[in-house]
Amino acid sequence: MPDDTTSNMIWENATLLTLCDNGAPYGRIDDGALVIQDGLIAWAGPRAELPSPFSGLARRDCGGRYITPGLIDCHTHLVYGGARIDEFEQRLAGVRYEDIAHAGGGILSTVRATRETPEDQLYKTAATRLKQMIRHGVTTIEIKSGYGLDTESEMKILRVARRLGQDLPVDASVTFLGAHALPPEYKDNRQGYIDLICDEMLSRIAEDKLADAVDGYCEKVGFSAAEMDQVFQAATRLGLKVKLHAEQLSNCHGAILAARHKALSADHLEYLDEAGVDALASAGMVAVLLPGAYYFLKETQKPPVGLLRRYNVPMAIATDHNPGTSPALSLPLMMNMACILWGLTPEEALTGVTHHAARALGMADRGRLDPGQKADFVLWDIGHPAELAYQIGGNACAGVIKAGRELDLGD
Ligand code: DI6
Ligand code: FE
Repeated sequence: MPDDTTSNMIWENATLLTLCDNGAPYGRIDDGALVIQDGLIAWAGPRAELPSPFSGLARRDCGGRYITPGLIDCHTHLVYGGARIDEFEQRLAGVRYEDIAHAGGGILSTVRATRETPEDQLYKTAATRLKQMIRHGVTTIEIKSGYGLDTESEMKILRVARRLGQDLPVDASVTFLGAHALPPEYKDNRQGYIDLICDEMLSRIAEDKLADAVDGYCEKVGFSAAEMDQVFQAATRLGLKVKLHAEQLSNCHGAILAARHKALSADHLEYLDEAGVDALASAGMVAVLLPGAYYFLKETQKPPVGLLRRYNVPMAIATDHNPGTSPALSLPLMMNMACILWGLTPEEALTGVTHHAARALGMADRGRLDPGQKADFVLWDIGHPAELAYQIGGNACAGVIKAGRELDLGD
């Protein structure tokens, strides 16, 4: 999306939720004005205090709406073939997620479908899902691979993820997740698959610049901390950042391993203990919490939100969109779930899908309405900041502005 002067504008008659440290909850500014120049935020403050050099700019009346930073979905598995509705029915009938996986279903059923689906078709189905997310206020998204599990298929997914960020009005941070599950051809040779990831996949992906980070599923049904340590050493040698699915279904001490590698984030964290929280805090990492998977799996173990607060570990919230455990497309609904299911405050939830989500992706140029940050922001038809986390479904998004330019969200 080219930045140009036509987007230079004063967006006024709005309540700004800046998420900056200005002493007000949400960094709130009533009767505010947001000045955009060349795709960046030039100024944010009370309309009555607008600096005179900006007074000649064109103006846009926001009709008293609320403005937040653009939403950032920092954890998705958006690109995949096939569907898992049949498994949904099995699980409703009482079959456990792990048992479906051990019987060759679960992730591996989506792997079979993704390997067979042509690249353009993967793009089309993912683009349809992404357009719905944009209509809910998303301006930046993280997209993982992980349903290919062989070099060519993983690179196919990563190319689709890159293309989504180029073709659609959203920035895509792309993550390689080859260590998502053991592919059938390596079921008796775990080390062989780890070697394939470390010696072939990662170098091909780095050479083609297809990924910004490397992730792994550290879980009994996934990979051990020792196996992920090998993958993270190889990723670091290639200059790639790391993040980790950790402590989702049990405590495999993935968070401590991730902290040893100064990962950007550890994600899920339902079974995280105090030693793990301390490790995240010491490493300056973000805890990415995924209420959609917790809800969809009917999990009962909650992530240690009180400990994360006590250790000042920033919490981000994401959809974890994937066909098996979180077919979610609305970040505001995830905000609601994080509050209702785990006791986050509405302000923590909004910070979790903006400023903290940006940090989970290593991005310092977005996530607040702060001068110098990207002019990615959303207009909301709400009457109170907490309403963003209050609604169950529905869509209060009244406009999405990406790099200063308002998007056509269609009908
Ligand atoms: N954790 C999850 O919940 C998903 N992947 C992961 O690492 C499950 C993905 C799937 O079931 O397709
Ligand atoms: Fe995930």
